[in-house]
Amino acid sequence: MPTQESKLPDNVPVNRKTENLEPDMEIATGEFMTTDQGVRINNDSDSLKAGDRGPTLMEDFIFREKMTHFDHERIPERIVHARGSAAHGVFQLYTPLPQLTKAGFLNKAGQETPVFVRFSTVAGSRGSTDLARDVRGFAVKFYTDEGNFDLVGNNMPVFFIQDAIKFPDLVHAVKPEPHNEIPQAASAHDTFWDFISLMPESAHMIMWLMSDRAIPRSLRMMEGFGVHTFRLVNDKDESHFVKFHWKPLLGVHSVAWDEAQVISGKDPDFHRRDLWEAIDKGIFPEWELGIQVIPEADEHKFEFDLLDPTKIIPEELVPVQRIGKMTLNRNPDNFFAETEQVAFHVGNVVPGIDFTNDPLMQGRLFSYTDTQLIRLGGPNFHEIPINRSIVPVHNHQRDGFMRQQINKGRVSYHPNSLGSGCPFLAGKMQGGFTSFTEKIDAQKIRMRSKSFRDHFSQATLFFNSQSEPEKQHLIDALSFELGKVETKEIRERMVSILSMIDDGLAAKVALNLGLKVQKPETPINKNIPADGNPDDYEPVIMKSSVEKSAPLSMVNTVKDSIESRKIAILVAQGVDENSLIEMQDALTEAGAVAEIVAPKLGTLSAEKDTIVPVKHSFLTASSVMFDAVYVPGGINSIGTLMKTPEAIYFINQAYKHCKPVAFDESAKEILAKTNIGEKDDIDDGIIVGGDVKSLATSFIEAIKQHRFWEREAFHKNPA
Ligand code: HDE
Repeated sequence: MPTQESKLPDNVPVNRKTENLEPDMEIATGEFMTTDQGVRINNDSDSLKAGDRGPTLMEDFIFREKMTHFDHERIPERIVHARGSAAHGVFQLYTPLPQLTKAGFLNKAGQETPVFVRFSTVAGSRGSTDLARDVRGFAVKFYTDEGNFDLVGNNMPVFFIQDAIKFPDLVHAVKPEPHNEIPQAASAHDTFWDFISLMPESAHMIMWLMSDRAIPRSLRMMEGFGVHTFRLVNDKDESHFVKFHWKPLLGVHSVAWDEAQVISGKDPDFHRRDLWEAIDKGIFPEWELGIQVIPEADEHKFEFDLLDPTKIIPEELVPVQRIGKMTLNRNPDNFFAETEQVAFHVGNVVPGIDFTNDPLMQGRLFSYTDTQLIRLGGPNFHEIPINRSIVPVHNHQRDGFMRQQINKGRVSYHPNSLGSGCPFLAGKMQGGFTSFTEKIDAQKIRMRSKSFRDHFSQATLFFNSQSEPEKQHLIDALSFELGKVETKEIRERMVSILSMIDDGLAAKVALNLGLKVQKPETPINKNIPADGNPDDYEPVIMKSSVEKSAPLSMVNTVKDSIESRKIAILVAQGVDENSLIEMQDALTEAGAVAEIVAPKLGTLSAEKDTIVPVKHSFLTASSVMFDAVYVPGGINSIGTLMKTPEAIYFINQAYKHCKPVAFDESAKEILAKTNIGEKDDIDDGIIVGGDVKSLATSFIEAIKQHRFWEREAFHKNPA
């Protein structure tokens, strides 16, 4: 029997290299097909029948086994974050942090820790579109030498609610409505906005959700946030508060909402495919891990409560220190075994990392194990290969559904003498986990802290920090979402909430909805107990001391590379090979992926008879799948494209979505056929003519900018 361990990639943690892991490799190594009992199969095409044309026999164990297994292939999808895509990788530490934490993986410069990362949308089902307007999950499992640490975050740094007890309500409200299961993967419906309009604490998160952050260009171009304030604890048992950030090295970029909706039809797997292809091509996605550190003594120094998950700590107040880099370098081998069966848990921490009393986090500490019990079918889900730690597990947990480990001997209790006291308890010096000894002396109450009552100051901070086009997108998104709400009172309540954030914002949304703004004297808050005194819950109206925060706007993101950007090159028979090949080479050299789109698949001949392979036809590709478009020269090619409506539409759509579009000098003629037109003052990001070398240089500079959103303001084109 060949050993399969040797064939697995190096960064698969050792104790996950089990024999059953690699069916494809088994097939590739020429093994016989067998039943699950190991019996070799002679015929996998016909069931056992009584006679030539007779009924199938019950005794056909090969048929029964195959069909029974198939009938049980599905497990319940996650109640939230069902739609996900994942990858393996490695985290490498830059700076040891002994002063902050005793966590081993944060203490040795250059140390590499294997990781598995799952990105997800929240509301949609497992098969829903990647481009839904939604929060993205960003869950990282670190397989450290001291056990697994899961950083189960999102691509937005705050959350809708302040207490976990409201989570089922939030999720029920956003999921498809229960009577007709409509709409899928969308928050644009009555129940969601009904709930939100009665919960002013969600105001800040709503700003993020209605911003372009909710429609990322790529999973590789999103930030990640731990959301809650955590603790780091050093070997002297000193604690610091910490917020975790993931900063993508490719910058933070998004698509346009119109584009997102088109992508959902043209390629609902857009993000999944993008992640898979990038890793497959060796363009490994990278993020730096950042921390904001707050000494214990400064806990109450801020105008907001560090335990309130609807608040960020503006980077102007506490800078983000980058402490290491995560690189995703391997696609999963099997979606189900890895991406579907991975079980994250906020409660998976290692010595040196600890929790705080954030009531949202506290509730999560219960929910994640609880949900796996039913989703993965019992208490042994930690034994599924993707969930196993790389360090051995020894304890007295036994039995239960699907137990894999065969525990030997008769001792399954502690203390014991029959097993020589094993396994031993680990003292602090031996890496035993001890909880931070936070002092708590309080009354048991079911109430919200007064320090959690400011709901609007950071919503306003977020809005004020956006560029004009980003503000407009927010207004458009709110107008779209609330426009889909059928109940007028809900729309009115939401406009009132918006007026607490920014008067201009509320006025513009109200105008689009045909409503008048009614600014409430006291903001609506229905999230109070039956006999609670409303005064104790009334939101506090205050201003953030930070008026604008640069990192909150995507305008200020990294724009220094075109690595992995997809560029469409539109060609037809007779294209000028010089303007094609020189541009293609320049783009490829800069790290982009340049692909030929033509009227038909196959190959075509260029002007001087060079054979050009075609990657996409106008039938299979759409401009929304690309970051930029180039039209090379060639009289015949341009002539054909000008007569091809799909080609003109392709350019118009790219123009509408504010993408860079470049035209070779001899392709200029086509401009008149497009919405760009032949104007003297050509728009930013539209590059025309000149020699191919300088055209390529300007085009690359334009692609680095990602989008020219300002174009929307003066050119509402119909595309
Ligand atoms: Fe989750 N969340 N969550 N969540 N969450 C789940 O666990 C929950 C929250 C997040 O790729 C569930 O295994 C509660 C915040 C991610 O497998 C469940 C509350 C943040 C993922 C659950 C929250 C998250 C989940 C569903 C309110 C960002 C996907 C399936 C207190 C910091 C992980 C599962 C993956 C998944 C509960 C709020 C992130 C039900 C009760 C805030 C990325 O346990």
